[in-house]
Amino acid sequence: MGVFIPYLWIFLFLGVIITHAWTASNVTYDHRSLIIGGQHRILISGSIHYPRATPTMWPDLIAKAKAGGIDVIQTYVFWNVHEPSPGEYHFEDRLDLVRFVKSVQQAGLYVNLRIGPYITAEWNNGGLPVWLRKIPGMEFRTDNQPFETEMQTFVTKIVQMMKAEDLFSWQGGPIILAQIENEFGNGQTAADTKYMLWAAHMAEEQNTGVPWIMCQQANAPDVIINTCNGFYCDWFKPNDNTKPTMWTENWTGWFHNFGAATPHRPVEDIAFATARFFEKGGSFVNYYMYFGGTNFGRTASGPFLGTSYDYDAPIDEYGLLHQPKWGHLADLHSAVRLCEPAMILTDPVYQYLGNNLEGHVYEVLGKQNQTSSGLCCAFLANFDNAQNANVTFQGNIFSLPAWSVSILPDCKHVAFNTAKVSAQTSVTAIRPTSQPNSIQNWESYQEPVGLWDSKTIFANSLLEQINTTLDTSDYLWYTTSVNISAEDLQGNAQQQLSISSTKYALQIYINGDFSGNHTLANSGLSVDQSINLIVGRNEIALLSMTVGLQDGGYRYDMVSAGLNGSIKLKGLQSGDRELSTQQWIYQVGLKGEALQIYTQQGADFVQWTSAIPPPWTGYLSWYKASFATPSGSDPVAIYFGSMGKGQAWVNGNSLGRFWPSLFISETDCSQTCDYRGTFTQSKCLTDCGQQSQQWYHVPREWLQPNQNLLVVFDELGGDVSKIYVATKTVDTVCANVLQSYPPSVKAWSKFQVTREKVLLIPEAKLECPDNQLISSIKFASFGNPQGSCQAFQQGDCHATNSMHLVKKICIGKKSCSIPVSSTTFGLEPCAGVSKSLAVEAQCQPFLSAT
Ligand SMILES: *[C@@H]1O[C@H](CO)[C@@H](O)[C@H](O)[C@H]1NC(C)=O
Ligand SMILES: *[C@@H]1O[C@H](CO)[C@@H](O)[C@H](O)[C@H]1NC(C)=O
Ligand SMILES: *[C@@H]1O[C@H](CO)[C@@H](O)[C@H](O)[C@H]1NC(C)=O
Ligand SMILES: *[C@@H]1O[C@H](CO)[C@@H](O)[C@H](O)[C@H]1NC(C)=O
Ligand SMILES: *[C@@H]1O[C@H](CO)[C@@H](O)[C@H](O)[C@H]1NC(C)=O
Ligand SMILES: *[C@@H]1O[C@H](CO)[C@@H](O)[C@H](O)[C@H]1NC(C)=O
Ligand SMILES: *[C@@H]1O[C@H](CO)[C@@H](O)[C@H](O)[C@H]1NC(C)=O
Ligand SMILES: CC(=O)N[C@H]1CO[C@H](CO)[C@@H](O)[C@@H]1O
Repeated sequence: MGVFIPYLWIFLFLGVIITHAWTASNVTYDHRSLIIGGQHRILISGSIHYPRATPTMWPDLIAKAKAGGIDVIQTYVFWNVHEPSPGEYHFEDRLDLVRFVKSVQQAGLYVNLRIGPYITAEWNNGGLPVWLRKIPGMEFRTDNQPFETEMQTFVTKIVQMMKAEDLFSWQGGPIILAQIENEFGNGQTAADTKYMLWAAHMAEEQNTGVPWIMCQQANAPDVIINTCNGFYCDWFKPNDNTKPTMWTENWTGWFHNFGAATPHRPVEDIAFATARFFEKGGSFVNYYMYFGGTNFGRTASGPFLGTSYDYDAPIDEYGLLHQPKWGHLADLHSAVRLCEPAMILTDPVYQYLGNNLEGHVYEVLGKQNQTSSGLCCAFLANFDNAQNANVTFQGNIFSLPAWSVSILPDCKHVAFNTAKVSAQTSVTAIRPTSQPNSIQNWESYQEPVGLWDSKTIFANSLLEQINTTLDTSDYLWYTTSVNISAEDLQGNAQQQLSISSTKYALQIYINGDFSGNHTLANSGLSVDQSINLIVGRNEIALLSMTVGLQDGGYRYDMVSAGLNGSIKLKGLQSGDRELSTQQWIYQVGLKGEALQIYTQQGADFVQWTSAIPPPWTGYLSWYKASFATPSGSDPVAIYFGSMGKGQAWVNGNSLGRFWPSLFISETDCSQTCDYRGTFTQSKCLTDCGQQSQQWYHVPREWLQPNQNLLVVFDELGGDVSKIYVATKTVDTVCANVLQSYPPSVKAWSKFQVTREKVLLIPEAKLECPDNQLISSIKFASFGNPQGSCQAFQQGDCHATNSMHLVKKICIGKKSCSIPVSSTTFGLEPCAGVSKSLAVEAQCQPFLSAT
């Protein structure tokens, strides 16, 4: 049907990519896509959140995104860390938004700035400053003057900051798209709708010169593009035909909680969802997250959100490629790229191909566009979750595995199928540094129980915790005293403290001695604790803890934490005694926090003792030590698996909260993870029965060569002598490629040029990270090998020279590719059998001669 189109358009198109960032372009849109400088664009975006990495990591992450076929970097703006108290702004270090946007610009990519400023994002308090709660009459995210005033002030500040630095596209900058609010939905009242319309109008009045989006906002007004968030969005259409179809959050995985199993999303399913979206007319997709990173400090939301925000993303928490996820999506993006010229000119035409089988064809006909006539790209989908199928399309037969999409950039040849992963698998290892006792001179300091200075608060009631601490600390001491007579303690009754509602964790001390610890769920559960009282005055000190604040929910400004309801002393001869209405004295935070004893200067403010305390007796302990930075450039991790619950700092920088003493339930994981069928975040869980997060990322930017100060605060005891410093690296790479797989897109494009059939051979490609070379081949078999990476086994069909040949091609190289065909091996090990090539190789640091 279509006229064969020469390769020229591919090059024309590359020209567009190369020049965009350096020219000022207006951004508009129509039904088909965003239009940048007059050019319709199919755009692939990836989320990287600047505070979840460090500034020196940014360029590398962005470069890896670019190499993975990403056009746009999407980030939220994190109001609560930029403005920790009213009018006090921070834009330095990890908060340097301008530097981040410029890093993206330098890489030649675009930016989608999701200003919010409400953002969810598994970020503490959903990104809204906690001090907003103290403004009289404040109600979050509804028609409320105090909220709207503060929101507008912050949005305006960010927009002005971007304009002042010429960062919007029409100024020659990279920002092509902005977002107001986040997943607001319909709200519950007319006042909520009024707020949404106000937010849209306020955004429009900012005159950013780029389009605004609202995600999950079906009733967004005309001036705003409503977009989709979810695991799948192919069903989605914007609320008006003048708006393009855009997907702002295609979840690549899921976040993890302390005590919960680790989620994974199979790459075959993400690729399927993305391909389905483009198949049905989508023009912009964003991977949430492309790099998840780390919730440093106390930025994780709660309760109990983990410190790692790895998200099972294509780039892992440490900045290493997560393979095959990164590579398979990169292959998908190359295939979509080949289709872009057709996709921007026309809508897809649906074609029935059978039960649970369909195609969508973007074909440019002469009457539509004479110059581009003949451009044709097809997406063929099998959305059955079990049955593979063969389909006939335009006279050719194509095999479609269940739950997969094939992309045919010329409507004739398959360049990519979402279920056929030829990208390599990488296995990472975390290894202790070569010096086994790399951490030296542990010293400890005991945090006082109860009140520790005069800045206390008195009340004859139980205070709500978030309003009292304003989240300057996770910790709030509730202290009071009771007088007990000898008669009260007569008899055999065990005295008990009975608290009707506590959130989220609690430690109970009577007369300075530890009585018990409790970890509670969100809902505010009751606690009954046996205690020992003495005759006379008894000091009761209750340490209530938040573990991250909720990041959303309807009117979540009303959510409370801490102790509430009644606190009864039970088991006294004189009867139960209600304590909640007597005088309580409050202390916000820990003494060690207030003195910042985790910093070099602050550490001198207290007396450390060199003896490590005996096994835990309920004391709240600070520990400090020093360590040397591991050599090389691999990312650094610290093992805290021997510890209880607390926080840790390196050279004054908080690594986040740790809680490895919390075990993950035994039952949530499944043995297998079938990519076929609708994915949910509970489908492919791992790590059941294990401890919660044991390794914590220490960005190299925070380290000096020697004498790095490590400070650990632990509420639940733990063994600091088992803490160690490690590095994370890729040590094994594997490939397993079927002879029948589509060729690499690179080979496919060459085929377009030369039309030589020989180039349509798929390749097994292996690549070690920078500064590493392939040092050995552990397994190689061309035939019908079984199993997966690190567990390959030879089948009954095997080319005997497989190992010899792969070694010859790959050893000593940073990367190699082996065509998967009998021709490569010079022999046909078993005619008529469908064959594959499986290889496992070892990467090792390249030792330069010194
Ligand atoms: C953007 O559009 C405005 C208003 O139409 C126009 O004045 C300006 O020249 C355009 N800028 C670019 C870079 O095309
Ligand atoms: C026809 O296609 C070319 C590129 O292939 C494009 O530049 C031009 O704007 C298109 N014309 C119409 C009317 O869409
Ligand atoms: C598709 O066709 C191939 C080749 O004829 C055949 O081997 C295979 O079994 C078919 N698959 C299905 C699902 O029908
Ligand atoms: C306990 O007794 C002392 C002295 O007898 C008194 O000053 C104090 O107010 C009493 N405290 C309470 C909570 O009743
Ligand atoms: C109290 O702390 C101990 C020691 O870490 C731990 O084993 C136990 O599970 C904790 N109990 C609760 C209820 O959190
Ligand atoms: C926090 O304080 C504000 C203002 O003082 C008050 O309106 C609000 O109800 C308090 N929130 C909670 C959860 O107690
Ligand atoms: C405390 O509990 C009572 C009911 O027991 C509830 O009405 C109130 O809202 C709670 N207060 C806070 C601050 O959570
Ligand atoms: C918009 C959208 O697709 N939302 C879905 C995202 O995924 C969650 C969890 O599977 C669903 O509950 C949402 O409906």
